[in-house]
Amino acid sequence: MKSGFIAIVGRPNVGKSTLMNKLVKEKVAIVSDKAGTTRDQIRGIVNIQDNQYIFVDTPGIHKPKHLLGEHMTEVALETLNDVDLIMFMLDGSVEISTGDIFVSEHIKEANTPVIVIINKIDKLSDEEIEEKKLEIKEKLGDYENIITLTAEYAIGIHKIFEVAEPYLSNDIWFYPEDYYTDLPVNKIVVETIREKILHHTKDEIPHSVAVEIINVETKPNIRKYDVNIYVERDSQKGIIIGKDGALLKKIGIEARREIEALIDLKVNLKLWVKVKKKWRKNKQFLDEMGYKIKKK
Ligand SMILES: Nc1nc2c(ncn2[C@@H]2O[C@H](COP(=O)(O)OP(=O)(O)OP(=O)(O)O)[C@@H](O)[C@H]2O)c(=O)[nH]1
Ligand SMILES: [Mg+2]
Repeated sequence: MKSGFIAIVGRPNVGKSTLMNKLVKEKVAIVSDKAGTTRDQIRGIVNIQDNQYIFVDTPGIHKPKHLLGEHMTEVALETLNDVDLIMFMLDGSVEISTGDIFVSEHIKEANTPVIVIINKIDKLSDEEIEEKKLEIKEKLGDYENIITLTAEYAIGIHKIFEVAEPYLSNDIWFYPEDYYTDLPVNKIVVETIREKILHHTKDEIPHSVAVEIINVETKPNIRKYDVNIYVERDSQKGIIIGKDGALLKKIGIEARREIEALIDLKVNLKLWVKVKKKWRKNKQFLDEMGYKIKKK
């Protein structure tokens, strides 16, 4: 038996969580078109014959502007030294940016093997893929292993298992056979609600939202959740609630459906929107939300 930890890292929005979900064939991490969706390390587990692949999705590495951002980058950077293999993911459809170079510099500091993943090649011609490989060599360095794929449609992702297999370094499995993530159900519930908010809002709102379960009550035929949704400003509260409460209702319905399918039980969600001014800079509040910062 063998197992290994494989980190998925890169700048925000390149498709890390999308890839994670496709590898695991379950929804483990939330996904959105807004940069900065993932805020914590998330593990997804795939067992193939004697091999256990433990994929570690991470927040997009970026230059933080507040304590929440520091937490996110810290989580991602810590992961670099804790894994057997780093998958350094790039968005192939855009030019390599200073953000990618920033990530690459941190990866080089870690003493961990690296493979490069060029994602979103559904947007590229064969010629453009070859040009992208040259651009990588020029701007990021000479990486031996480069995998091209389309995470969104799970095209080309099987190559990852072949390339990663030699790096599985442990002789034991860390998780039972039927586990596909180590996330607690309540965390998945919180993230599902946050994802629905992200899908229906824009600009600063996706970044200004935190979700907390304040009470759970399970009866034989239904589970009830009381949930606080925190935003930073009164105007944001108004937008999330929507005209006559319409948007909050929509968010609630979409999240409820997904949670019911996950726990196989009828669900009642009570959502309350609260204003917590500048919470992303409030260390105590971040701690309470589970966004812990170690350095400070
Ligand atoms: N066209 C295309 N879009 C993709 C592909 N993979 C992911 N996306 C889109 O890219 C956006 C970002 O995807 P995520 O998986 O949330 O990206 P991420 O790297 O986890 O982002 P952060 O958590 O913010 O760091 C979403 O809108 C995805 O649907 C792909 O292969 N092709
Ligand atoms: Mg993500």
